[in-house]
Amino acid sequence: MKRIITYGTYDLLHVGHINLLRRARELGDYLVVGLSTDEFNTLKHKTSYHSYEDRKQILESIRYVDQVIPECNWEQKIEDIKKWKIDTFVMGDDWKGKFDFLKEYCEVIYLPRTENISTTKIKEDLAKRDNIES
Ligand code: C2G
Repeated sequence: MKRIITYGTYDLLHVGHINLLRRARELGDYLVVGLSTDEFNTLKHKTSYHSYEDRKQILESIRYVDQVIPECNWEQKIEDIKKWKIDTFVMGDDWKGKFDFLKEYCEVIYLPRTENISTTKIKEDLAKRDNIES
């Protein structure tokens, strides 16, 4: 039973998120997602549209996701890996190298990001559309 973990905000869910979750899940048998809390998002200088509870419910409905845990800070990953008996840590390659310190605890894999989509792009495109229509 190979156990995978990944972390993120997962706001305004899009195919980039789904591609990451699917590929992460396909690396093993069980996928845990550390979902950034609203408070941690503030630390990441992010404000999500959906609340943590809504983002959690949305993630739990995805076939690739087996368990969602709160991501409250930058420091919890080693503890999470031990607590949830994780074999592999996965992130999109915008994070390449940033989590190599986890290699003494589990496998670390960075996957190519999906091009031309992001939560920021969605917000910007919608704002542009509003301007044109107003
Ligand atoms: N992602 C992707 N392709 C995109 C957009 C996002 O592969 N076009 C991946 C990111 O690389 C990340 C995951 O989807 O692995 C979630 O993205 P975000 O919700 O933006 O997560 P982020 O803010 O990067 O938080 O401790 C780690 C942080 O919580 C990561």
